Amino acid sequence: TASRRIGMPAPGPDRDTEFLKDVLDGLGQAVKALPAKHFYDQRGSRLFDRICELEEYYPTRTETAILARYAGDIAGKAGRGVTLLELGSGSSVKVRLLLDVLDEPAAYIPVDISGAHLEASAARLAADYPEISVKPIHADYTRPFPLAVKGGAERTLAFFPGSTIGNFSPEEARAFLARLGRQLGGGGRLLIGVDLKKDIGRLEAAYNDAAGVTAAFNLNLLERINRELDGTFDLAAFAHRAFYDRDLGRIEMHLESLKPQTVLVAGAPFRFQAGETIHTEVSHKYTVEEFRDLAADAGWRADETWTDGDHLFSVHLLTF
Ligand code: AVJ
Repeated sequence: TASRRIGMPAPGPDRDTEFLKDVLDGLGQAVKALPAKHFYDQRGSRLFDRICELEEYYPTRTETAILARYAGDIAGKAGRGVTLLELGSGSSVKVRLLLDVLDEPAAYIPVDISGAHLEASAARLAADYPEISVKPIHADYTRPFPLAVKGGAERTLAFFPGSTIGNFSPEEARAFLARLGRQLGGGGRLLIGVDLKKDIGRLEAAYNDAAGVTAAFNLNLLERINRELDGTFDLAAFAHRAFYDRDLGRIEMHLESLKPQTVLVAGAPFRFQAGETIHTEVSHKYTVEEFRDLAADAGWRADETWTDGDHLFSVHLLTF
């Protein structure tokens, strides 16, 4: 029967005040910026799922194909009875490719910042995999969170798909990977998806889809501020912007003020000039070599790297 237990208590109480603090701090800076993790309220998580199905957004489909093709190899290297820990599990779609082939996995621990989305996805997964113990943790994995895995580091496989690592700067990514390694312990493994550097046209199209889903995802951050923090953003007075910076090797997403305006958040005024932007996301791209070097600097050895035929996306298996 399904063993469906709640893992650790959610670090809930600080959640709303953290969003408020991040917004007041971020809009108060000379160059306005907001942390990308706040995209993922329930509506944002749904919009992100729609992004993943867009024709222009190649990462999800390509990574899924790589995982499907090499799942057997991955399972062979992971061994028997592993606990699978997924960081930023969202809708828990890709992990099924692994759960289908892993040799008697001991447990699946999805970690996600979006509580409602996490619970719904975990319940669906537990129903479909009755023999696997599903133990969701509602947490922000960019901060230390309590984790107790049975069987030791060698029996733990962390899974960080989607090139979410690209939301960190290279320095932050290195620090994050080093901390994750220490949290898992020596011998712990990480299966991580990393978007590759490629033609600018292809990259920019992925973040400027014709149907406007990415724009809605970006603008939802302002709607969320209006809803949850008593904000007065006029959504028609801001526009989605996304472009690739070749020198920095990253996509940047912004929300551009289309006119001079003042917006209130929780009673505090923020002044915008026409053309001024709020920087909402970075999405770093790497070559296979660049990422392996970064991981090595953080104490991880690359055991294997898989890519697709068009060299759009990479999946690395690392050992700490
Ligand atoms: C979830 C961070 C990997 O950077 O491609 C997609 C988020 N933003 N479209 C990405 C995103 C706009 C996505 N990550």
